[in-house]
Amino acid sequence: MSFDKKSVVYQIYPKSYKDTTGNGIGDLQGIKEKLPYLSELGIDVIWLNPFYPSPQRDNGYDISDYTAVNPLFGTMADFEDLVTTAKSYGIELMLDMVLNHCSTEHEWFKKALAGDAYYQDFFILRDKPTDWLSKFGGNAWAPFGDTGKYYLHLFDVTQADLNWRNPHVREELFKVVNFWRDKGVKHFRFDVVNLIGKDEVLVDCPVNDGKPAYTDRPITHDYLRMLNEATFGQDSDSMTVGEMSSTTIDNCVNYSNPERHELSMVFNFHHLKVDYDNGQKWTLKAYDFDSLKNLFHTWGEAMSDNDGWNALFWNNHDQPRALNRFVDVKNFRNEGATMLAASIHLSRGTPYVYMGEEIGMLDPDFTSMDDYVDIESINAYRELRDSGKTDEEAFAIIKAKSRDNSRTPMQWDDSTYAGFSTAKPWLALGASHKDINVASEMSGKIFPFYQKLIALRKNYPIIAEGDYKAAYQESHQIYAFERQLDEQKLLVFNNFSAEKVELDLPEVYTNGQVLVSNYTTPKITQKLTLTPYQTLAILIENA
Ligand code: TEU
Repeated sequence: MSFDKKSVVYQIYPKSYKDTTGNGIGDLQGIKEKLPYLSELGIDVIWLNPFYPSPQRDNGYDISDYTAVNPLFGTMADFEDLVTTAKSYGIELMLDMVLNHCSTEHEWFKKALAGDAYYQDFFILRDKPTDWLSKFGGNAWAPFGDTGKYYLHLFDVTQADLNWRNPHVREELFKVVNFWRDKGVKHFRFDVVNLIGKDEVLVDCPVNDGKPAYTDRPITHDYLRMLNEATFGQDSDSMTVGEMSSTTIDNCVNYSNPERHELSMVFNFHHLKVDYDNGQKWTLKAYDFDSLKNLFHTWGEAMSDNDGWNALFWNNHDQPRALNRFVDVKNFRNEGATMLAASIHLSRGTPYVYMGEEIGMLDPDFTSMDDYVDIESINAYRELRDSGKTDEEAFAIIKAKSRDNSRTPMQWDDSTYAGFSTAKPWLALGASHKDINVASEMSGKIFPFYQKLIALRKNYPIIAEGDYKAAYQESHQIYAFERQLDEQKLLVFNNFSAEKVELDLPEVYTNGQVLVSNYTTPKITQKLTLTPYQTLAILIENA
């Protein structure tokens, strides 16, 4: 048996979902309170971003204790209660495992720093740094106390990379996963897991900030097999997803092909870099539709042909809202949000919904750097200023690209703090909460459409299981693909433009039925016109 391909995952950033204690920070009890809402949406699994003890330099991705609950979010009893209550709604949890690095406040690092050789071998220490850059700015190595050595930190200086070559490290990390399995958790998301395998000899790499020297190293596949065998592989229906930073298709096929016993599926980010100028995040550029479409096609087909499996997503806690990036939201918010949803929910892979996406939440309209909390954004602003940009130029870039765009509190209603909290939230609310909130959107256009898509995946095996083939590849406006399962075929059109698009339907589809449309259902004829941001999916039973 393997994981359930009909499942849809909903991602919650615990800090921003629902505060029940009145301290402006979301908590586990708050998530429990919203289970009826999630059940109504129809999702199967909740992925929770880290809620473990942490100095919160990187909002919980800097873990100081892997097997406890940060009092900010509640207690272990709250967590156990959440698991049990979720189960009564048919919902299971997916936990975030940050096993590439730990906080420098973790006792392993503290003992290492105090001179304990056993724990020093938990980290990646060298006499001389390489030229690799940290993903949060600056060199990726920092002095290890006054030993004259340096430790590797691919992320913040307080996130020390763990030495997976050391079997004791692997053993400790496998224990962590099993600790949570013992609490009834079967599903896991592994943070930047394609970076865990470092070579024995680390060398300078002037290309791409050093990424090729530590990304997708062959030994990573071995570590994943060990992890699988020692932990989640023992639960036949466990669902695991690896976050793959700057990865390749070949590696992702291998990470997710069931015969290799590594992971169930992968996140890759290539489609979310199509608005990067020259591959650089901290730039402003309109997105390139052809690149987006080609990436979806190349990945969709390669994974389908080679039995790999993609996690499908537009949003997460590291990305500005997709609606602001890919849609003319002023004029077509409803149409764009539903089209984006259909373009992944009808595709091959497991769809992920990031909190607020199902009500069409937008980036906040922050007006000053004081509104930002994210360490990456703050560092980037400083670097942009240092590189000669004016305040205004630097701010405009942060505003478009900051990770805080998606981390603002969930908008439940139009009250002062959007029904998120009774106190001022830890991160400012989006100004849009007066109009865009759960209370009003549940009877709007977007939420019901998500409900429909999630239900369709359960009722139509072709959506959950069918093959994927590119269609209308030459179009500069439409992203179209064809799914096939036995005699059935499903053709899905997604108009990414704010213009009407005319197209010719293949003969065989003229007898098809409309399975999904985000506008009133059109009559199927050989000549079709798609309206702006229209999604149209046509099913034929006997191809
Ligand atoms: O992110 C990994 C990662 O490389 C990015 O998504 C990164 O945040 C982005 O490229 C910056 O531009 C994961 C987590 O999702 C992220 O929140 C953590 O900060 C990071 O790992 C470190 O644990």
